[in-house]
Amino acid sequence: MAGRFQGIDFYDVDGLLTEEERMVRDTVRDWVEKRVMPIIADAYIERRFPTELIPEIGELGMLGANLPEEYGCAGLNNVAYGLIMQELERGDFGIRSFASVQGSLVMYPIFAFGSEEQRRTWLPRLATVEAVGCFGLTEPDYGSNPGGMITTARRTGDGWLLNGAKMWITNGSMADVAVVWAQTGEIGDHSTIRGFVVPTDTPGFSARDQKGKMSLLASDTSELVLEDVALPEDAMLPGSTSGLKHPLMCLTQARYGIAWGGVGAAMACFDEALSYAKERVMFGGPIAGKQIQQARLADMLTQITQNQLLVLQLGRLKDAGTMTPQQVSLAKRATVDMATNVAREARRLLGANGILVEYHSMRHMANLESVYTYEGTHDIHTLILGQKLTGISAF
Ligand code: TGC
Ligand code: FAD
Repeated sequence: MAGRFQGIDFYDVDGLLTEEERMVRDTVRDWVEKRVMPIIADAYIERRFPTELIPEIGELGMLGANLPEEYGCAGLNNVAYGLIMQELERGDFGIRSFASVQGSLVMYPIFAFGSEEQRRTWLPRLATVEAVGCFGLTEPDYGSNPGGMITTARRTGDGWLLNGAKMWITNGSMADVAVVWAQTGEIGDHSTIRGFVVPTDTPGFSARDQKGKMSLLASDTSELVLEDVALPEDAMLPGSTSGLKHPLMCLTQARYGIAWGGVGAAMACFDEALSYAKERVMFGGPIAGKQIQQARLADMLTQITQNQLLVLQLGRLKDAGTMTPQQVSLAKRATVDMATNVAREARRLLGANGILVEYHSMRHMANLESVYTYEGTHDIHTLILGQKLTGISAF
């Protein structure tokens, strides 16, 4: 049974969900209400990921939940997985990012491109969070264009030697294992990029916390440094043979979850704005009775409802196996932009209280600035759609 938060559902999207999907959503919603909401403001101010929640995240089966049960995962469909991301993000982007990275960017590549031994070694441990993972693609000078990466993996007599640096890596400092993408051939040749499973206690691997963030404060963001990291032959993901396409496939999985997450954040901000508007009295009546605030709430409702339907249909396409990366780009771009607008309007509706951490809208608003940039910036998704429409690459 869901807790205090019931969630805006103006078009009866609930009626489009199966009983199992609703049950998964309610379980996570309830957990977020009971376990995340009471501590998230403090964690944010303390600039720490709430690691005390990690065991429960594993016990609830939220990680890699759309991967098969034979590897210790929940084997849910993609709509249920999306609903998990929506509800986690309603709590905080840091919690959703933790789960997103672990499931879509670490477990998915091991599942999709790993050997059977790599799958059996890592997936059950990652699903229960006995091990935490991170994903290293971005480099200091190669963000939107990861194909230019200069981190190298060179063959040695019996394995590989990795050198380079990865920047802005979520879960980087707390990870036990990193999926690192490196160039095995000529710099700039997209076809020779490969994925490696790197235990973070391998000599030469280090992680440095990214200082000075003003967004995603309840999340671990780090730089990874690889200095002569020697790995055995079987550290490479043997199926990662299509170069840049394979890390981009991982991004499609993560962007799918982010699209749902944007809806969750917007729902949280709307919920806060609506109850505040009903309670806050100014000029002799609740501000909910003022036309400007009603217009604000009506706009939020409209945008959220459109995006709830958008992500649900995206999930149905993914479950049918017909979803395209460009459809995911459209959804990531749309929901994150929508949520940014909703969070900002909610914060404004709250007046001065809106800048306090005990209210949630400003935290979501600040977090959304990261989400606008990561997993393909808003601009990059614009260009992906432009290319799809016109056939002309404008990168
Ligand atoms: P391009 O030539 O377009 O593509 C190479 C091959 O890959 C295929 N492809 C995709 N496949 C699956 N999913 C996608 N999203 C795909 N995008 C492209 C493509 O069809 C092609 O296949 P083939 O068979 O023809 O070889 O590659 P490009 O070098 O021109 O790059 C295109 C571009 C700019 C769109 C791409 O580099 C890009 O998406 N850049 C953005 C980088 C990015 O998003 N980085 C994210 C890092 S991870 C992160 O931020 C984690 S945040 C934490 C969290 O998730 O919570
Ligand atoms: P740049 O690529 O330098 O872009 C700068 C600006 O130029 C942007 O406005 C961009 O839209 C614009 N731009 C770029 N190219 C074009 C173009 N062709 N035309 C027009 N405009 C363009 N990466 C990982 O690998 N793993 C992670 O776990 C991870 N987690 C992250 C967590 C956080 C909190 C953040 C902020 C980032 C994370 N990233 C991660 C990195 C993220 O994916 C990159 O920041 C993102 O891809 C953008 O790269 P950049 O920051 O280098 O920006």
